[in-house]
Amino acid sequence: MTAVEQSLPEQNHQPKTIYLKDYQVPDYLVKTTDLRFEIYDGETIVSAMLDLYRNPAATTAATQLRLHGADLELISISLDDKVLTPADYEFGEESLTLFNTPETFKLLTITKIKPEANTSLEGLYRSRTMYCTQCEAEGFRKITYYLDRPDVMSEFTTTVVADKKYPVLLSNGNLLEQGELDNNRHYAIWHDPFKKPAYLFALVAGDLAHIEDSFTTCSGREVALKIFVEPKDLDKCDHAMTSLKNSMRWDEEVYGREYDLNIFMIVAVDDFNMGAMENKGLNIFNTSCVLAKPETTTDAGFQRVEGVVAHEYFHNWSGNRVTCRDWFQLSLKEGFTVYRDAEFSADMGSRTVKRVEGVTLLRTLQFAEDAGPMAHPIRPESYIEISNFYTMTVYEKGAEIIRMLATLLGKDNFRKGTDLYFDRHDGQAVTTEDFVAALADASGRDLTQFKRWYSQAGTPRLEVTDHYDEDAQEYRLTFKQSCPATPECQHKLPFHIPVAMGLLGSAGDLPLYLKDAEPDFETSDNTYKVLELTQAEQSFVFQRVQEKPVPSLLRGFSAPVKLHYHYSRADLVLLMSRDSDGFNRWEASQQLGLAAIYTAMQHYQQGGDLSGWVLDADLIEAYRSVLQDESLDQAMVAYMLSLPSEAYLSELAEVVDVEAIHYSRLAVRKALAHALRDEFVRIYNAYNHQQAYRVTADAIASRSLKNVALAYLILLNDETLIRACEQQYRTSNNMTDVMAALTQLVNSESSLGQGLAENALADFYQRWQHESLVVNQWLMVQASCSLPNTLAKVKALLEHPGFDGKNPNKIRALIASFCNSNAINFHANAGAGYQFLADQIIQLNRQNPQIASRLLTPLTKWKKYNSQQQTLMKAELERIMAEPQLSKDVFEVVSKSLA
Ligand code: 0A1
Ligand code: ZN
Repeated sequence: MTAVEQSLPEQNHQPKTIYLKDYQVPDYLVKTTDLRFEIYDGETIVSAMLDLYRNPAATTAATQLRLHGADLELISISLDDKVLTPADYEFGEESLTLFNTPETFKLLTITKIKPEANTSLEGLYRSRTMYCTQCEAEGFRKITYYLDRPDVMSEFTTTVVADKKYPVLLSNGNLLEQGELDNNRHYAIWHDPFKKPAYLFALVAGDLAHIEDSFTTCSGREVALKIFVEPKDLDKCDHAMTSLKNSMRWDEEVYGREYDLNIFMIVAVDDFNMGAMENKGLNIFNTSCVLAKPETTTDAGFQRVEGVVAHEYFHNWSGNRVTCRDWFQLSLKEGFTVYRDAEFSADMGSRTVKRVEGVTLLRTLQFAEDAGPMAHPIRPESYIEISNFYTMTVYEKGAEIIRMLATLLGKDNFRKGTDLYFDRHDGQAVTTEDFVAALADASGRDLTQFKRWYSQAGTPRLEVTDHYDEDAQEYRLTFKQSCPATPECQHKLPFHIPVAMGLLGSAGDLPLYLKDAEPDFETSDNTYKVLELTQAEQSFVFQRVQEKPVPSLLRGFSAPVKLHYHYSRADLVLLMSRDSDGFNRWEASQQLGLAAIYTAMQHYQQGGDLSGWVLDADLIEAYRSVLQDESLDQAMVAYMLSLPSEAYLSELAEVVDVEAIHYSRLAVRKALAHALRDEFVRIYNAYNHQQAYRVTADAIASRSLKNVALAYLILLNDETLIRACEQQYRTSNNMTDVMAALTQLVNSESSLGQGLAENALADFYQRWQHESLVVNQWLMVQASCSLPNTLAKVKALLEHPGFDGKNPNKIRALIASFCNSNAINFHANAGAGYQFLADQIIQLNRQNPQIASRLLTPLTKWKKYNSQQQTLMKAELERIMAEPQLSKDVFEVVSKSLA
């Protein structure tokens, strides 16, 4: 008997794997869907009238209909007015099959559900004072019996009936009617004229306040915009509203996409598994992604609100008007929409900064996923639980694939392609193949090989070598690509990779004359080219190169690959100071930082002492010149001065040496702080003046640079500087500066810092205890503290009134922060951190399977650690596996991690 079979005593079978190759069109389709919700305390009655017809595209003339349904109590079911008896149907696991179904019929089901008892936060549930829904991916089946699959699109009319203590009753589309009923009840009827799959359905009932604005579309239609929140949060909606209007205008200008209903609503909900949801006309948001004001929200929080509002709004076209045929196609809407929101944010702020942030996320979290047991292509071939596939790969790598298409096609052809895609498939549920076909047809490009990005997982490796022939004045670049094996595929075929590049001479960019290039490929002062790799090995020769150049490769990170080229320190210093590509200037700073940390690591691993570690003078000068470079955006200076993160260092390592990484990185930071103390003090003082808070790119950049300087200065353990930090905590008018100071105090190794941190933490909670999102930041800063004894503090915080084990945001702030962002503590104490995490997962497995499954990520990486850590991590995975009644979500991740 395998471990898997043993571990499921209360399940009579192993969860089933669903395969893309088994896709079949639905036997029936639903023309219209009429829903009526009668909400009472403790239970809700749902009546669903479906107008069904046999799918003309079905292969066989089906005479039965299998509907999805989960956790429903069936009260009655009638087909064309005939009440059905148990002989007419059969219950299965999450299904109800009707026998002898005719060509067309009307089906009325009445079911009872219990939103108050729904802790999974899928379907209809209660969050604090309101009722709300989350139907993606398969939550609608927890509301009523239905064909809960994205290729069944129907026109919805929804009646919501509730007590008047819930004055706001919302659903998708336009409001048709509302009125009063007996017994202090009232109703609202909503109609959505656009066909949609059930995953886009939404309903909200609550005592909500709202702000209101309007938007005039490019064709002159007036759209009402409303953001609904709990009354206490009404002062935190303005930034989301501005972001929404900016998004609406941007989608018209950049993609020609106009909004289509006469109202667009957002509702903020405190208990939410993900960031937000793009339900047609009624987006539902985690409060953390919509509420913002300077006193309570950091700059990163403001930017997240802008990005998520845009993301959900953009789904109205990339996801809703054109949706996915099946869940294997998830990246069709998510990759494309992430690319769209990233470009929007780049246009709203600094393009280079946005790219640096996006690539940082990709190279730490997505590359790690692509190298682990859950690796999958952006279009997976199979899954057990689709909720497990809302991943960094589907979202972030998916967006990189779209970015590469945009690079290969060029701006105009890419726009022609997306226009064709939206025109051709409006109102349809389609595949990633359809998307690529539209781009290929509109541009005339052959994208056959490019499609391998959709089916092959893993991060390709690009080895680059070069040769300069001084006599011939020719420079040859040779690229070798390969890709490591991943669970679904051992041997990969070469990818089609766009490599944006330039060549640097001592005075900056050189003109590029590519040998054998198409005539139109070459222009007279061309310093930027996109080379297209299609083979395992490929060379490019540049002519008229008068000095040995330094190549600037993969500009703007033009492909999601790992690039290897042997740069000398002098090369990197040149790129860092002279490259015309801002992204590659930053990249060079990171390479320099990596090399400095590796040197310290080597010393540490050989038993050396890192106290008083010093850096080479030329390296320090290179960093000093960044600090003094007036031409650079301050946000870029801040990023260039920030060393590669522990997470990135871990991703790059064959075997992660947690302590060596942590202490070496810290030693290099301390060395920089000592060497550049005066510059950091100058910067800190220059930007540390109280101004009215503004959320512009410039203001954010100044705060970010000042706080990077502060983070270095605090490492000097100097009383004056520590007190300055405490003063920043006490006197700042915005949460960015307050949080930056609090984080430094909490992590300060000095006893003075620790004492001040204790007072500040107590003061902070006292002040903000009624602002749940602020309390989350307070939990997070403590959970991420790299000093010893943090696990004990985290455990104590589980019992604190500011924590709530049912709220996903609190779980993320405390438990996930500790396990994901605090490696030195998570991996310490002979597996105590692993055991802590497994205990939490076991507890959450039944309560909220999606959250339980997401928490597993750090344990899935067990193969990357030393043998003692491996044994301990694996033992915890096995302990989870042995639990009775494992959810499909947790089962899939644990079993794949142990395979
Ligand atoms: N589609 C939403 C996010 C989302 C994803 C999955 C969910 O449940 C499994 C819920 C919401 C987005 O991309 O914004
Ligand atoms: Zn999305």
